[in-house]
Amino acid sequence: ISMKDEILKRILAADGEAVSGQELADSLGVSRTAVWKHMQTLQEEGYTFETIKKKGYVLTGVPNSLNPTQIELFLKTAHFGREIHYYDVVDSTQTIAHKLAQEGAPHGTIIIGEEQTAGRGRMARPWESAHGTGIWMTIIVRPDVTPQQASSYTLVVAVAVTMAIKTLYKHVEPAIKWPNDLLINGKKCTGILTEMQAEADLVQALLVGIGINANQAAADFSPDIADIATSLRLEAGEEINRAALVASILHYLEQFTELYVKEGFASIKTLWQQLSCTIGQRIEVKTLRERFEGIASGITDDGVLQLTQDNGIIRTIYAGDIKIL
Ligand code: BTX
Repeated sequence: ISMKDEILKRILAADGEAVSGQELADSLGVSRTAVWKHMQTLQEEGYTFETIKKKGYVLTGVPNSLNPTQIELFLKTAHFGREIHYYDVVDSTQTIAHKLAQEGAPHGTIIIGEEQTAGRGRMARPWESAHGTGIWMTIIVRPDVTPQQASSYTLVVAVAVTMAIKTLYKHVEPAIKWPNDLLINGKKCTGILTEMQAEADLVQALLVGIGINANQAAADFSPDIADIATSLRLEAGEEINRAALVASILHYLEQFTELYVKEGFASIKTLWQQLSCTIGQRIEVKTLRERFEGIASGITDDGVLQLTQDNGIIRTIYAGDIKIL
């Protein structure tokens, strides 16, 4: 880690408190002038500081960039995010991930685009991915599980993203809507799309697409989704440090993935239930061919949703879209 990054780390760690230039210089064994020069470079990279007389520097803004150096600054993982493919504009990070996975990209490789021109959700639905506003990322995961078991992995991802958001933004309350959305105050801020490369009994790779609305203003959403979408900035009332959030997501996802491979979804189920806004609610389920209504009464150890209909019949829902009524 460079001197400049070390200075940045200390200022970030101060969490809004002033850090004195003299103390930085003393503790790092460099001159005040050297510290000042590194501060200049950081400002050129897009960091902004306020200088408080006799106290020092306070961080007031971070660059709006997800370039790998920004992410690595916050990264605590062993594998996740240790190989980063970063692009300005892509069609879809999923498409790039499929290709890289086939070419043997290691477990934990991530693909990030500042903008997607053909971002997609489930069933080829479009996913709005405007430039520089969100986190549009795919993680290549190679877990030792069967294709059947892998179907619950989306729920694990939802838990990891929720934990990361809650940790960094204490006043924001994201809730998981089965199977793949995070809502804040009833509006969608995150979507997850898990695709798979597999042979009969063997998962080669999961391509875990995560789309998070981070810094959009309300007017940035197209009329199509203006009523149903929100961003973390709108909910938290502050600019979102996307690089820090990416690193935190990778941290939680690495931890939960290990648990999930060893002990299955059952080991994360309780946490999922606590973080979900689905269980106990009256919902409408639409599958490819059918429509049901009833109470979302539980989730199985395999991540399958149970719906209790008004006539008492319990249905198990493997895939579909739900609406909370
Ligand atoms: P989904 O099929 O559950 O949701 C798609 C629906 O969400 C759309 O039909 C639209 O109504 C709504 N929507 C579209 N864009 C947004 C948005 N930015 N915010 C809120 N709502 C929106 C969800 O699919 C899975 C999305 C995964 C996106 C990631 S981004 C990185 C990776 N690359 C890629 O192409 N997809 C994934």
